Amino acid sequence: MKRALVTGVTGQDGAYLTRLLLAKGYEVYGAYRHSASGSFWRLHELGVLDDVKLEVLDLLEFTNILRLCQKVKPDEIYNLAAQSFVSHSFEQPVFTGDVNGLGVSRLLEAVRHVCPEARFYQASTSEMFGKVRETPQNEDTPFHPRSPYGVSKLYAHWATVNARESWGLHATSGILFNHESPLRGLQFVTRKITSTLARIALGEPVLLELGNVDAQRDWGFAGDFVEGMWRMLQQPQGGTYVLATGVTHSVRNFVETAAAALDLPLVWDGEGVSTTARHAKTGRTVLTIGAQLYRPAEVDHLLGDARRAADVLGWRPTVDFPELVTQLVRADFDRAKQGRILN
Ligand code: NAP
Ligand code: F7E
Repeated sequence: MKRALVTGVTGQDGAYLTRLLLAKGYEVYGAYRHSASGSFWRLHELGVLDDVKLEVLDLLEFTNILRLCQKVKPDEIYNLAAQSFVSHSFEQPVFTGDVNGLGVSRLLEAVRHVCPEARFYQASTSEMFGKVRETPQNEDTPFHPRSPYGVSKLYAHWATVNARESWGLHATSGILFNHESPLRGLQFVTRKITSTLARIALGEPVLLELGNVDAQRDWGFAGDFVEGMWRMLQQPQGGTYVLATGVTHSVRNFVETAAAALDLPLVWDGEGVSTTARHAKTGRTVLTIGAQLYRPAEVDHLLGDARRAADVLGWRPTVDFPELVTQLVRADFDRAKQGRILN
């Protein structure tokens, strides 16, 4: 039986990856950081909470990482732990760099000294492309991050490449474009939209306040993307792979698609911070723009080219944009009806 260590197990990808690895017969150690209000709701939702072996791990604490690697002696390590909210990284750039950047150096040092045979996956991101130098973006596209989050992940990406080149570790960097699911955190724009519109559709007096609705993202389904992570670690050598759907949509387009799925026809008015949307039949305003939700520097347009993953890993996304939006809308509508919106 193979043994996997998944950091960031309480997050969206941690839950989907845990389910996938358990289904493949792995013994899964899920690492979470200690908190007074710790929650395992995602693992519970996917029905895997009782099957994963939970261990405390904080990427800020080197001896903690070292001891866990010594205890588990994993065959595969998936490093999904991160301060992953881009907006927040502008408020806490040093903390973000410490967890997402130096945290990966700590983990790689532990791997090098304790379990050098382990295969290592680093959760890299399309945010490293930032102010994009070419479209679509692939493994050879130059980087230009636009946030402390993107900068921290770029450090971790190169730390991973360097561990491969210096120490011969089986270390892989997966550059993943945005991937969503009903288990996405509520602060990310997709679930912010679907959870709020679901409540509006049920007649609740809430308003959807957004930032830059013209930003464009290549959105896929998290369940597909964790399959890609696993396939990367089954290769004979470490490498760098992009995972993306190859289709991009604006935030505005996401709102329109979600509203249509809820039978909420919208009429849009204005531009930029003056943009509004109202219900076509009732005239009620359902969306406004909050200037404070704009980022100091934005990633305007992302579109991924995942041909290497298709050719080498045989990986392809199975859920398209309309299906993804509908999946989130349905889940949030059902939750809102029961008066429970999970974060
Ligand atoms: P997520 O839901 O925000 O999960 C992040 C996980 O990291 C949570 O379990 C969180 O724990 C944990 N964590 C935060 N700080 C930590 C620390 N100091 N030590 C240990 N654990 C810590 O993120 P996700 O969407 O699943 O993404 C997984 C990974 O992929 C992240 O590294 C993210 O940056 C990266 N990524 C995500 C996407 C995407 O579109 N989803 C795309 C590219 C890359 P708490 O529950 O305690 O906060
Ligand atoms: O923003 C715009 C915002 O926060 C998407 C993380 O998983 O994917 C994620 O990062 C877009 C941005 O995701 C609001 O300005 C407008 O252009 O959902 P998001 P993200 O920043 O793309 C990457 C690949 C990661 O690696 C990250 O970990 O939507 N936007 N209005 C808004 N965004 C938010 N959150 N809230 C708004 O009100």
